Amino acid sequence: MQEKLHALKEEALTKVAQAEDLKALEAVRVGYLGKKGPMTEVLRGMGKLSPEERPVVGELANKVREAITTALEEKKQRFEADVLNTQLKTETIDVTLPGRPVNLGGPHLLTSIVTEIEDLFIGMGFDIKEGPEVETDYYNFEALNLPKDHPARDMQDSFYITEELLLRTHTSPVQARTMGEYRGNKPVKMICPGKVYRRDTDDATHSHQFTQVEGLYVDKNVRMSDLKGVLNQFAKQFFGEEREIRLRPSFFPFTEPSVEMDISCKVCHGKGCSVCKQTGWIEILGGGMVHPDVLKMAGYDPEIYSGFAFGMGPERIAMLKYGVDDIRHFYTNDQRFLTQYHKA
Ligand code: 2NL
Repeated sequence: MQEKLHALKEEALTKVAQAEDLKALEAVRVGYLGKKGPMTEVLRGMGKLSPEERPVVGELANKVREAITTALEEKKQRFEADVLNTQLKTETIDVTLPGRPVNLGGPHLLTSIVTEIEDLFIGMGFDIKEGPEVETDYYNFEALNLPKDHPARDMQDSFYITEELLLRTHTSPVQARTMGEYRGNKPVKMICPGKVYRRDTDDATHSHQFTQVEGLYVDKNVRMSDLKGVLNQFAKQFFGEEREIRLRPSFFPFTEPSVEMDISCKVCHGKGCSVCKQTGWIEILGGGMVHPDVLKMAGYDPEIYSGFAFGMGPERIAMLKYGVDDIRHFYTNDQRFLTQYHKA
C-alpha cells in the first residue's frame, strides 16, 4: 500500500511537470485527487488495514495528497503569471496619447461685448433696464417725438404686427417707459441693451435684427459736457487710453442738439487709412440732449430737468474692435467664427 502511494506521488508529480496549460493541470487534479481517482480509492481501502498500519498509511496518504496539491498550486500560479505577463506585453496602453478634446461652450461675441459695455456703465452709476421687443406705436414712436406721418418714420421701416403693435426699431421705448414709471420727479440714469428690428435686406453691413445699447441720464443741470465726459470715459476704457473722441453735429428727432461721436483711428493714428476711409476718425455712436418734448411727454418739466441720451450698435463696435467683415457672422453661428472669441 505504501509503495503504491509513493508510486502514485511520483506519477502525479511527473504529470504536473509535463502539463502545458491550465486545462491539462486541471485534468491531472481530477485524475489523481478526484472522487473516482486512485487517491480516493486508496483511502477507501484503509478499512481493510490492521490497526497498526492504518495511522502510518493514513499519514503517508495525507502527505502524498498535500505534495500533489502543492505541486498543482505552484504550477497553476506560474501559468496565471504567464497569462498576465503576455497580457501586459501585448495589451499596452500609451499613457502619453493626447486625450479626446472636450468641447466647452462659451459666450457669444455679442454677449461678451454687451456685458463689457454694461460693466463700464455700471461703473459710472448707470442701472441696466430691459423692456418688451413687441412694442406699442406710442412708446416706439409717439413718445420719442415721432408723431404719425413724421418723415423720420420712413427712415426706420418697421415690422408691424397690428396698427398699434410692432417689433421695436430701437431700445428707446425702454427709456420712455422708465421715465414714465418715475413720474417726472426722480432722476433717471440707465442703459438698456437689447434686440431691435428693422425692415432691411440683409447684407454685409445690414441686418433686419441687431443689437442696440442706449443710455439716458435725466436730472437737474445735466449738460452736453456731461455727455461728452461720460462718452470719453467709455471710449477710453473700451477701446484704449490712447484713443481720442470728437463730437460732430447731427440730427435725431428725439434729441436737440444732436451729435455723432467719432474715435481716432488706431490703425493710422489720424493720418488716414482704409479702415477710417482716409478721415482719421471712425463713427461709433449717436446722441444728444433729450428733446424738451420727449421730457414733457414722459412727465418731466423741461424747465427743471434736462438730460442726455445716446445709442450705439454692439455689432458695429465688435466689427471695429475685432475686424469682423460681415454682420451676418453674428447670426449664422459658424463654430469657426464663434469659438475664436472664447477665452481659453
Ligand atoms: C444711434 C443713435 C440715439 C438716442 C439714441 C434717445 C432716447 C430717449 C430720448 C432721447 Cl428716451 N434719445 N436715444 C438719442 C440719440 C441717438 O442712437 O446711432 N444708435 C445706434
